[in-house]
Amino acid sequence: MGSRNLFSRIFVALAGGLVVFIADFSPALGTELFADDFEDMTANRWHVGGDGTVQVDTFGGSEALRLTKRGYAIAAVRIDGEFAVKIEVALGATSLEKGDHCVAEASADGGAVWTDVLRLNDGEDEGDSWQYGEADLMLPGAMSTLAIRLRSEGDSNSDICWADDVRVTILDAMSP
Ligand SMILES: [Ca+2]
Ligand SMILES: [Ca+2]
Ligand SMILES: [Ca+2]
Repeated sequence: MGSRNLFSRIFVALAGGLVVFIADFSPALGTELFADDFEDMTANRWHVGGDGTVQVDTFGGSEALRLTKRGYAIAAVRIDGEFAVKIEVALGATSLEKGDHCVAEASADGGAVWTDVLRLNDGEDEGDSWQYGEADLMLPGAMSTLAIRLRSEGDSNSDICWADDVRVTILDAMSP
């Protein structure tokens, strides 16, 4: 939490409606570029949409983002520098069937290529327990935008995905 004070964020609404967080920071291993634990009971750092519901609700003893059917939420973090970043997320799932998934993914190229951070399938949807995933991603250059997308890949509103504790940190500074 304290590391949030290491940088200032400017909220910019892009033409596409995305909320972009501009991180202005001293590049150091572990510096937090973005984090959301939904404990403020809002998803106001995310652009939400899709065919389904997306709302904050309680799961596993924590406030989390609840996504059903084909609901999604996207956050964008604009980063001035050439870095490798670590993306961490927790996902939970309720009543998935075969072919349903809960997905957390990231893109450093404007959404052309998405890298899975964590993906849950039928059989990983029991109880109210969290599963944790992480992925490393290289940003292509100065003023890159990292997009993080949470989504439910189901076919009904009873296919429920939960997401929490989204965090992006600097893994490595690639250039001085
Ligand atoms: Ca939470
Ligand atoms: Ca199931
Ligand atoms: Ca289903």
